[in-house]
Amino acid sequence: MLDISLPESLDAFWMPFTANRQFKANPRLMASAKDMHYTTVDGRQVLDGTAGLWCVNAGHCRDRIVEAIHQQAATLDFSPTFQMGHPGPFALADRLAKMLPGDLDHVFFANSGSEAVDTALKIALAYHRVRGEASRTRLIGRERGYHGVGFGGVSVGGIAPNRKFFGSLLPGVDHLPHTHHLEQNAFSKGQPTWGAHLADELERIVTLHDPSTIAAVIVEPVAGSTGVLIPPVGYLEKLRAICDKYGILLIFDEVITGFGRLGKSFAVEYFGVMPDLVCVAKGITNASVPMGAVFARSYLYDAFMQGQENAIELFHGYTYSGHPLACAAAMATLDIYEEEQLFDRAAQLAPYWEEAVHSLKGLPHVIDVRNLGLVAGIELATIPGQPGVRAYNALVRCFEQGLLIRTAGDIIALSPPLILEKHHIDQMVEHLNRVLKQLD
Ligand code: PXG
Ligand code: PLP
Repeated sequence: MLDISLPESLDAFWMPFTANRQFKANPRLMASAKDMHYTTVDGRQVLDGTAGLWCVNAGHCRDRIVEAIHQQAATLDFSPTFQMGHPGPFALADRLAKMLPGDLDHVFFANSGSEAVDTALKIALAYHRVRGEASRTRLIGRERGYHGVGFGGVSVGGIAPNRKFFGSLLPGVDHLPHTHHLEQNAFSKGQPTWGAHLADELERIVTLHDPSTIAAVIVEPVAGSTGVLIPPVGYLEKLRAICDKYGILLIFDEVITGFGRLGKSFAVEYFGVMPDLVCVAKGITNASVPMGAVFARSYLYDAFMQGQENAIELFHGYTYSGHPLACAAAMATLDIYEEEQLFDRAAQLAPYWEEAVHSLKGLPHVIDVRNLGLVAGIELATIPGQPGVRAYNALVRCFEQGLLIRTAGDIIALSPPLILEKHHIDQMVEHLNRVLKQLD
């Protein structure tokens, strides 16, 4: 049995993205998890409405993944992948390449979404350089974008509190406008119809700096962490067309949308828009062992595979790129996704999900409900002068009453494991219905 006893003090752990003092005064601690539920340290069951943090797509503590990690740890705990290797990452990359649409055929491994983003940005910059276009150094992100917490990801990210404490960040970064406009799109089901023209701003930025200076554009196909922003119909297609026109690489950050969240393997497939690089993490291992990855199209990889064969082509990598435990966990995760057809399952449940979450329209404080695949955002009116407080109160009440939700500002985000049943959806909506009526 694992020892889950608590230390005398919770003080030493400096918690990430958390109001430490508030949390430690009234902690929410999990002891175990199975499938759709967590069990708290005081023995209460909590329905997981967020798949952990958008990542446990196959549900918790799946035997097959547990067994794969166990076996791998006992057989080959670690082997570097710098100038040597082990079969794990080769087998996993080969399998992922076959799963991915088009010529997204090469995989660079990292250990998190943040590392995947930094890797993709560096590959984009280096790609232009190895092709003799070293002037392409500018990167373009988007307002309200979240691309993790590395300096690269924060620089292209568009969430002010994540940026403002950390100095000047990367130079030469611009931001597209975000696509969230309640006055046009409130209560849209699926993709909103208004807003494709917001991609035209890319033309303006490109013209301002000259195309010869721009390396890449990075966006989340569906922005998750900033509160579920669904791309307007035609928007991603426009970004792709403008990037093509000017020789700019398009990077999709699929850390949340990857591995079935939208009811397809990746957003690339869901939207039918082909980026040049794709970042993933989270669902790649069902969050059981940390792993991130970047998928690159063939011509990108090939551009590096020139020159002397004994020369290192990309001066980049992590000690744990392709870690044996992560590779074993990812292979077992892909087995489950495949055997249980979980991406199709998400697609089949999506209409029921849509109706269920939109039934919250009309409840107190609800100013928008939006959804795609098995994601939903429920936006609450902000208490004047107290941003985030109302949604946080909803989170606390939901947790106390047996449902885990995630909040961003005053937006409730739902992203359940893809194994859920209709009765779990009903339960989530019942919880929210009750809690919304209890809120000030
Ligand atoms: N890109 C995207 C699109 C993400 O959603 C990252 C990069 C960074 O991944 P790592 O593994 O470095 O955390 C993410 C992570 C939230 C929340 O509140 C979302 C994330 C992380 C923490 C909180 O929704 N997404
Ligand atoms: N810092 C030091 C002193 C190191 O030696 C290394 C790796 O060897 C790193 C940071 C980077 O660690 P990682 O490869 O796990 O990202």
